[in-house]
Amino acid sequence: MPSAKKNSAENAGTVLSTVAGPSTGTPPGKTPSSLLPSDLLKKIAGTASTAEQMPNNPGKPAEIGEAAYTPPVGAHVDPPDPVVTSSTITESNASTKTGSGGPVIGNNATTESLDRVRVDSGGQVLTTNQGVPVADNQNSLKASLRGPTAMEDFILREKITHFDHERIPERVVHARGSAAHGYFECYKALGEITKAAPFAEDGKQTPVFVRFSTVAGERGSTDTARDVRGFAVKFYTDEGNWDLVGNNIPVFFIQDAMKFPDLVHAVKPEPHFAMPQASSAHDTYWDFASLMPETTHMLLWQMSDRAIPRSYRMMQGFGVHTFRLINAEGTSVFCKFHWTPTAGTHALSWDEAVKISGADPDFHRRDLWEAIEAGAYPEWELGLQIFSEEQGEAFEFDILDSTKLIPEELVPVVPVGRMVLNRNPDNFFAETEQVAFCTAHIVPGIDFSNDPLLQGRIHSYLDTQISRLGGANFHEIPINAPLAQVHNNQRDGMHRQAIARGRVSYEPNSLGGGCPFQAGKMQGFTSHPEPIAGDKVRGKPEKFADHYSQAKLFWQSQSLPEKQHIIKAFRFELTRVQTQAIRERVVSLLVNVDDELAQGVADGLGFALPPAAPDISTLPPHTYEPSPALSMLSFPAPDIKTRRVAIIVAEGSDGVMARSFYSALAEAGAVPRLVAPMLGEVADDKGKAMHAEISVEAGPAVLYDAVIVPDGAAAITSLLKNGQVIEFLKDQYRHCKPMLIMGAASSLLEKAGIPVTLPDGDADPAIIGLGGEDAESGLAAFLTAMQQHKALVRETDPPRV
Ligand code: HDE
Repeated sequence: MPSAKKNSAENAGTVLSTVAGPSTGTPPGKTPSSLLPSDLLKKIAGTASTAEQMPNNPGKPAEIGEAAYTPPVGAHVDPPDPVVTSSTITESNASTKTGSGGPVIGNNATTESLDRVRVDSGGQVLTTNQGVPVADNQNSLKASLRGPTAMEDFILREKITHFDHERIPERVVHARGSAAHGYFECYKALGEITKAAPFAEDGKQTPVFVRFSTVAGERGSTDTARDVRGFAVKFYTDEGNWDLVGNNIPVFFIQDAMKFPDLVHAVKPEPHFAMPQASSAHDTYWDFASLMPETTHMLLWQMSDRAIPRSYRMMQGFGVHTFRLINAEGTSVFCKFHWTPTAGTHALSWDEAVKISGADPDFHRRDLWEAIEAGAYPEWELGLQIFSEEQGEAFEFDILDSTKLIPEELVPVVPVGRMVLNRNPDNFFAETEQVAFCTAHIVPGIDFSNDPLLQGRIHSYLDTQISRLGGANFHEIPINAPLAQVHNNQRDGMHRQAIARGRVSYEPNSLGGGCPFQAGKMQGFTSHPEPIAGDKVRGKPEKFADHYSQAKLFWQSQSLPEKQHIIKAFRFELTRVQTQAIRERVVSLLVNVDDELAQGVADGLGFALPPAAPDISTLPPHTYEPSPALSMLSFPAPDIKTRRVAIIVAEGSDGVMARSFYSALAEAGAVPRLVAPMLGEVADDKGKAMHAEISVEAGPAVLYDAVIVPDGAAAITSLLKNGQVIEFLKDQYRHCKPMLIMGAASSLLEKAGIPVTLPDGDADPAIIGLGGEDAESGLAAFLTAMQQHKALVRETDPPRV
């Protein structure tokens, strides 16, 4: 028999109950009794002692006055036993569903790698969402073979109901996009300027997920619309997620978030008839833009070749706004972010972009996917423009104005790391569609500037995800969950995934040992304590009113062909506008930029130059030296990797030649394709079989960067009769692409009416082979021409062919 004392049931009722207890006498948990569960005793005793260690809230004085600049680490104590902070002592009863029975203290498993949610059904039977194996996935349940379907067919109802709810609202802007996983690698630790985790150590790698997008088009719209491209990078840092949500153009249309809904309403399809799709070439857009002179700089970028990139892999990215970087001492500098592709910057021509929209509306999506699958991982270098507050003050433009850039001549771009995209997503919806970027996602070491556009964005992105992703728990969707642990007292809401252990969901608390406790200034995020004084006001500072100096800078920094493309783009867009007053208003903005530009556009539209739009700036305009970095030609490609080359063959083509070109291109990292009038075997001039990979019809000229037609008299005789082949060559020529035309193939050029000399009579540098070169020297010259991407010297307006 145990002793009476040991068997004491004193206060057992309090231990076994969840309300009230004695205020004096032995604390309930101190009563040893084999009658009571020992964990319950430990929990009660431990709770009492944990709470006693916090007689008051010691953090309170630190909330006041000067002390608030240095938030302390939150008060917390270690409970004497893990059971103290549990929800239930029965947590130690293990099951395959509830888990091991040994809680992992301090862990939030919703943040672990994507392996925890990846599903593979190889070798598995089909089940319902409740895991019930489905015997028949072909037929609904009917009362007899010809009878009505039974209401009780829960399998049919579950399947159809899920299907009915498969779509979520698309992004209100940037609906059309494609994404990939990869990593960012910091070259050297940047501790002197920022404590941000991705820059903490030499060579440190941080996982990233990057989504590229167009802005105006709907989710199913074409990739090659004339538009700004989104360039959004989510860094999964070990101090939480940092989203750098940028564009491929370093400036923006407007200066204040207040105007964003107006801009987007103007550019989206017009509301009465929902046209045009994915295009700014319509009245409402140009009506708005021409009434907002601050758009002028951006309009030039938007009408430039930047807005029709050859590939997502071949465009720059910019954070656009000025941000702050903060080091461990709390010192702040300003910063602009630049991504520069190692593949060089290249563009389509407008005629090409329009034709690609029909031939392959997924052109950019396919290009990104294929390059990554092929191991040609897209890569960008990250560069920073760092400047002090004093420097920023002295610039002739306002660093808080997103319609202005900082010329590299003023502040150089310093390379600090590289980003490599090396993994395609497993599932477009789960990852690319559900990823939620947000400018408010920053980490210690990075902070906002007061750019009024950025400030508005900080609100918008969080807000939009709530309606798009169905509630406040979108951060728990696997692609959005940080790798850093998440611990806070936020609870509940739609689709909650985390199962919080314990009864504490508030702070301060003593029952949970004060946990989770605030990190304090050294470890936690603190905003830069920028002094602010002034009237509360709606308005803009004076330097914001200079709308033209930087538009001039951009114009003057373009090469001749780039300038011509800008004029043509304005001409195209404004021709599609119906209201003459709007056209004139746009040109009146351009008069403030450059006479040749304004005159060129006015001539193209058939009206006389209007007077300049009023220049509202009270400050003298600033004259910049041209900045070469603003021309796309400043970033040439180092090689021809991933470029697509059509080798057009038919019965009787010179097989040795075709095969040698094919393998040489593949070796150089390009993607050759045997293109023939139809699929199937094509016998070469020696009767040896070649296998066509795609037909001219399914793979027209615009899908390739260059073309080769090998020699072979019989083949050329038949190709001469094929209008699609002639069209193919015309488009390759019109789009300034390199052409290697061997031997008899030159007659195809004649038939297509393709001139072999430039307008000034010089030989066309990118039509190769006509001088009777052999295969080897012809190929060498062709590869050099391909590296230039296009022979823009060939261009005329209108095109000769
Ligand atoms: Fe965005 N923008 N934006 N934006 N933005 C969105 O967020 C917004 C702006 C950018 O691939 C939305 O998730 C406001 C500038 C990208 O998922 C929305 C303002 C820049 C993406 C939103 C701007 C961007 C978005 C729509 C003016 C370049 C796609 C869906 C104050 C620096 C991210 C969503 C992705 C997406 C609001 C201006 C870039 C509505 C209010 C400037 C790359 O929240």
